[in-house]
Amino acid sequence: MTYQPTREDKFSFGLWTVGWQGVDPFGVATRPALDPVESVQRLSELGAYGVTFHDDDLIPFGVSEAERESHIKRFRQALDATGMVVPMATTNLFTHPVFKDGGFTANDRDVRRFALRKVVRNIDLAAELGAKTYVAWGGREGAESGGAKDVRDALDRMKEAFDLLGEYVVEQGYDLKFAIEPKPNEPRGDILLPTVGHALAFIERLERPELYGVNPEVGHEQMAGLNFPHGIAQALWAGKLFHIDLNGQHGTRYDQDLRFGAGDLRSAFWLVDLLERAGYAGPRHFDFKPPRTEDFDGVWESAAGCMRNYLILKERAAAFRADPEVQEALRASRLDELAQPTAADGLAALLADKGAYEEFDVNAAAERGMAFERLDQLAMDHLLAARG
Ligand SMILES: [Mn+2]
Repeated sequence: MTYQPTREDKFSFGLWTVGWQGVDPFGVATRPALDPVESVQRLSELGAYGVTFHDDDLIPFGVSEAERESHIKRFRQALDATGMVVPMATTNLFTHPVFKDGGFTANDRDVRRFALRKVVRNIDLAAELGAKTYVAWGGREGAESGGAKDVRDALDRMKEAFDLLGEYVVEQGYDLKFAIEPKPNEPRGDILLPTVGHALAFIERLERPELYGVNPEVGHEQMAGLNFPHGIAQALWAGKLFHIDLNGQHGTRYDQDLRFGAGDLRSAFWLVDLLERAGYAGPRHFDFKPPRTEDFDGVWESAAGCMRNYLILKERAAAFRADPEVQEALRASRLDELAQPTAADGLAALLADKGAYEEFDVNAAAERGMAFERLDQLAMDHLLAARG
């Protein structure tokens, strides 16, 4: 296997990922700015099929209309020259000091109105460039102290914002859906809609819930101590996995944004196994940061590593599923039984079934081993390429 990515793999990258200059809370940039045109060219050469952007990644905040047009024109030319697509776009509602208390949920109403207009303007560009998904990450929607934010009011404002944006997209006739990206904290002390579960529950309160799904990020769920593949499985189950941010994270610490496959490798294996088995058809989008130790050679190495690791894990997961001993172990662990309804015979039959309760041999059932350890070791052997 060469693990050489092709367009069919649908790998995409944010301009802000390879373009990250290494600014962190303790240090200034370690790399110069990267021209978005060069990012499009290099990512295309590496085998990606798409790029994504925040408005401000492409068009510096506050430039004139003429300058804005020239940035868009150059970007469009790079897309045309390479055949790269823009599957998704998003808005920066976090860098400029005006958003220090949030965009959709800032206490300052003027800021909220400005934020909505900034999103609408970039939605027009996203639609123009053919994006099908519009991501909303509310990194500044939160608080550091209890009295600073009435969370119920803030959620009303959050709902109002998404309902207005949904109304706008429908009015314009855009083929565009929203994907909400949860994160528990950082940059705010606590962020609203902190996990996939919170976001899924929020979506059902919106006026047009069908327009909204989630964009879960590996590291964000793991920062909350959660099992990422389980969160993704629930999003898939709800028909709400509209987009995904792949990267790597070591447990509950700051948002590491390591390349995909770094961090929790076993979780990455089960994630790829899930996405591929579920037939997830969306982009495999990488939202990572090449560490600030790297020069540009390291940046491209890191980007290539994200795709290579996905393809390696895809091959390992397929080998796991194809192994006859694994299939036997899955049956021994009764996964086929879990897929069967518990009471297809109906409630009355269940209540009349003495074998289900009165005559059920509880002790015999309690004694049966589940054989999960054998199954998990087979997975480990495949992941480590110690089998097939
Ligand atoms: Mn992150």
